[in-house]
Amino acid sequence: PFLASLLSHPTFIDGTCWTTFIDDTPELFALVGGQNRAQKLLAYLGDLAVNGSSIKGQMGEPKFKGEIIHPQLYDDAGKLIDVTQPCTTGWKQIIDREGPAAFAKAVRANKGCLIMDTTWRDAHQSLLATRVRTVDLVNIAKETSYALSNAYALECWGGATFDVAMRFLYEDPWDRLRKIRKLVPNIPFQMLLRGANGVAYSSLPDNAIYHFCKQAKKYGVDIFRVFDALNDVDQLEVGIKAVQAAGGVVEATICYSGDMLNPKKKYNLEYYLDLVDKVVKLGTHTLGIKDMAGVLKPKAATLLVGAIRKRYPDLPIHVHTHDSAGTGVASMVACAQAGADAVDAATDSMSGMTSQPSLGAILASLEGSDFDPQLNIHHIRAIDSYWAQLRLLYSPFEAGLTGPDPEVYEHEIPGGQLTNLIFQASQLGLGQQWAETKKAYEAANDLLGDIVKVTPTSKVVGDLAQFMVSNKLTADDVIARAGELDFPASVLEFLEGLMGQPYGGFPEPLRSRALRDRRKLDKRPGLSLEPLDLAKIKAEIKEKFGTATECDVASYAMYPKVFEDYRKFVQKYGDLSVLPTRYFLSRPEIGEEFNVELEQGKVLILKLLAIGPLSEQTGQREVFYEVNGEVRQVTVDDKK
Ligand code: BTN
Ligand code: 3PY
Ligand code: ZN
Repeated sequence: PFLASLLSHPTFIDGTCWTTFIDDTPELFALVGGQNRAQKLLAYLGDLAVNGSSIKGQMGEPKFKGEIIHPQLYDDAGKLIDVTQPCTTGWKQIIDREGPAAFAKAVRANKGCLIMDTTWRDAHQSLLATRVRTVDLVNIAKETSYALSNAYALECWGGATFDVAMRFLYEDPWDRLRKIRKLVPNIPFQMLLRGANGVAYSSLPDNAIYHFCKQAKKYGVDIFRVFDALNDVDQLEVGIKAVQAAGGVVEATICYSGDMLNPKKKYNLEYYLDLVDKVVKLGTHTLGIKDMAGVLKPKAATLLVGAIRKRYPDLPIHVHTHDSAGTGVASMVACAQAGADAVDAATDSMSGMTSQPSLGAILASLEGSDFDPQLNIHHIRAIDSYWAQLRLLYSPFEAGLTGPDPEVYEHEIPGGQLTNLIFQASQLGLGQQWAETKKAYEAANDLLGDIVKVTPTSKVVGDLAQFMVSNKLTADDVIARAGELDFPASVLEFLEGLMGQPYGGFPEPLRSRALRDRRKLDKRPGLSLEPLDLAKIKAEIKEKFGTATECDVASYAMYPKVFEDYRKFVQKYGDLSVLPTRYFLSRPEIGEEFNVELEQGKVLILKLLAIGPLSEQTGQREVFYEVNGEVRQVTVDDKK
């Protein structure tokens, strides 16, 4: 069967890249034993039918369980566009044909302000705890290739998606990348890279970052937004060099924090311009400005973008924000007017609040101006009708946000984290608890020296804030008792220097007191880490699970335990990424029929027939499913 599946695989047939083909095509192995796959799938469906969803963070059932209606796109002459094949024109052609530098030049030469759509990454990371699955991106991918054919990029990978895919969705993030790449060959793909941390939460050996970027480029990432959570240039440099070596477009990024217009605040225009000088020296194709908390007000945006534009007339500027305070559209319009080449937006029904500002609102605001992004508004709306349904399908992961939070200018909590903290507080009854948490976050940030806050340093501040609330500690208490308090691990790691060096140094005497006899790093952590033995890792994965690709090695390097748990899960239940989300999150009604396409042309028609009684002896139940007309049963432990 292995040979048969090899010989019939499309990539094998068309003869492309066959030298590493077996190595890079894990699905070959999944094709072995199709019967077995159906039984594994039933094990998952049976468990779900008896015990309910085990997906972490899920509250209740999807609000939408119907058939998802697919949008239709029409051309200017009113003719239906055939989306059976993806669109092939877009900005990616320039990257592929002429390389990153030519792309940067073309972007600068473009008259309007381009849009990067974040719907496939940051929007759902910020609103739905990163839970959107591959199948739901795949199902709208070809339409998107047309609707956003003139977009600067689709942000679709990196950040938290990597970890969450494996940990909570039981999916391979590389599989996602390969699948969407095939369906969207024309729009550049952008990923978020946490500098020397890769897509993990702390520094890794440099060779792991280089290896990761090489695979990411190879399997479909074009533009790498590289940031460091402390704007530590030594940490940034690792990511920048790794992307350069991989041949990707480097978008070195500065994180915006505080309020540039307030003379009493720590980070001012000189600070940012100095940072820009440094990353330009390292060699970047474009500049990212990352306003992770959504605190870049329009006037500050005008000043910052204007000043960088003046100093670097040829450098493309790309701005990212969150709409937490409700000012996102105004700020992105200000950026466009001040000389930004691209700004970030999310499809309307996945926009606003802790997500990116609304694409439709930005288009309307720029319509008819010199900065018009030149996207087809009818197509954009058609795509949004898909996402409106998806938002309801993923309703179990909503945090219950109800409106903008203007207090973000005080607490500066990044978008994704704000959603998480509101959700946690809402489980405790919101009210007092939430107000206290916000105040404590502000106090914790001050204690730590008013640091730049984004993954992973935002977690440090959040952990310290919760520690203060639950132990009823004031800022003075924390300093006075630092020598005896049992601080959260993330706080100690930060103080030790494992996340890099903060601007202005570490807070004293807090650092020395809290660290006690732990070491104090004053150089980037990667310098004291041994390189990973990647060949050995590959051999070990192969030994444990039978197959190992370079992508597996990269996943393991970022998240060894999460990767192993994911592979064990797949051994037990198979690859669930093909299961429609409605049936991944909740059980069907008795008698409800649905299809699962295991691979092209191989469809299972499934129907839940019955859930049997609880056996007193075994604590188990039989679940009966009809599979392609035959009755099958699976025995499930009743965990309730
Ligand atoms: C995580 O899984 O990332 C941590 C737990 C997050 C729970 C989240 S927060 C918003 C959302 N709504 C839910 O019901 N669960 C999640
Ligand atoms: C991440 O690192 O995941 C982020 O989205 C930071 O903003
Ligand atoms: Zn963001």
